[in-house]
Amino acid sequence: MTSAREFWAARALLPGGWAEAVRIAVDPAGDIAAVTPGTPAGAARRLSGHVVPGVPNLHSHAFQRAMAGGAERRSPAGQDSFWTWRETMYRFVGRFSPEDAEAVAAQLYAELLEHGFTCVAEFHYLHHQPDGTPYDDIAEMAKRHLAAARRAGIGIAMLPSLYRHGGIFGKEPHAGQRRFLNDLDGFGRIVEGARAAAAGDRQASVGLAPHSLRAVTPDMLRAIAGFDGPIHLHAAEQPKEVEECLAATGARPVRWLLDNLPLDSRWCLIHATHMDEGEAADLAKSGAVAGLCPTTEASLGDGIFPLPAFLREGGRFGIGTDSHVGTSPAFELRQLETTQRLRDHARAVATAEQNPHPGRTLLDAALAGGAQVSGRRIGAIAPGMRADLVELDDTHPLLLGREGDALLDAWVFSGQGNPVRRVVCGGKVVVEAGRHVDAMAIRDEFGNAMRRLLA
Ligand code: NGQ
Ligand code: ZN
Repeated sequence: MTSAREFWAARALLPGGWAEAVRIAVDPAGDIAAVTPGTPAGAARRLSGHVVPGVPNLHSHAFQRAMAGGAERRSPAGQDSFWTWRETMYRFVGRFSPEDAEAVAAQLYAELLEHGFTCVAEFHYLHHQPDGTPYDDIAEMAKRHLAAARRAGIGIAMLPSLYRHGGIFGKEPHAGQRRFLNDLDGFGRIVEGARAAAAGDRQASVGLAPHSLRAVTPDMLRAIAGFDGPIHLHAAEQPKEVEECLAATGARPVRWLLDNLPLDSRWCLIHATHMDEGEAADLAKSGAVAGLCPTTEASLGDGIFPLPAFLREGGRFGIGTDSHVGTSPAFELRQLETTQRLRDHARAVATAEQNPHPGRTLLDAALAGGAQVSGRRIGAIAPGMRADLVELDDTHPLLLGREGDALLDAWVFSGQGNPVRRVVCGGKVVVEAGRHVDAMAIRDEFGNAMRRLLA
């Protein structure tokens, strides 16, 4: 990976809108020092296309990249669902060594970079050995993911997950969940280990991830709710979860969270698929972020997020690739918008009169929402932010003849090709000509891991 002190973008999306001939100075730590539009390139490294801020990916279970496309087959009993997929996932998760987890994560992270994601929020619960015994270092697996991020050159929000139970509230876990389980004390030690490993690393942050209302108790949630940083949890992904929560508490999951926890801008509710209009409006008003994972939600048959009701109240959202059946911000945004169209028989859903381009509206939301719950200074091309830049090749057939917001529409809605040409992450060039600079070596190690995992 090469570093440059200065980049120059023919066009760049700045907080105030599109600007031309933009000089972007980077300090030695990889932060943006200055942004100057209307300047000749001089000796700066030229980015000749449209440059947008690197996109934060706010939800990843990296190991699931190794299952993508491999868990589609009908089971003998039929009746396949999210819950049968989860059983398959539990069987597969038993196979990962720390080396495998690191190799799969590195491959995933390189692919994410190639598509324009420059930060990944790793919702990490694969903590222990297959029989549930902690590794000698209880934070071993968390550190492997930090190492994979460093290897690929992507930013990371490491979110160790607290997982103690097997159903709402306080049900005993089952065998398939052994590798995930901790009490608050073990969880705290993993968080401390991750913090120590990330200390001083401008590319990494550490947050908390109580897994879901199925995996933790109200007391556990209250014990961590004062944390001064991002807190992510899964909520209301499947109808069965809503029913169980109603039966146990008398409230739907998002309503329960709103009523019982201090939801605010630190919080990210992953999926939040099943909300009534009142929940959607109140979640929007709380300032929390909805962590949408459109291709995974479609893959698992979760349901459709109530985007119009949420946006009417100014709701904030970001996107994640979760199980990694998709690895591109453009695909996630398209899936999000087109699913709304299918349900509502409408078009241009994520737009407003003053913001008529869904590509731009969706990208703006993903940048702001993803940055908000990353615990990092990212999501905009501005002084003090990480130097995370994505150059879209405006001579690519998908984008040819498009400019500005119309080019973003084309990026999101015009096809399967990938017009990302160059990616800069923390001031380092990590993708050149559409390829990760270390793609072959990372792929070889991934290949070795896949052979072990599928053996
Ligand atoms: C996960 N994935 O943690 O990987 C979950 C499945 C669960 C999604 N929810 C496990 N998509 O939610 O219990
Ligand atoms: Zn998840």
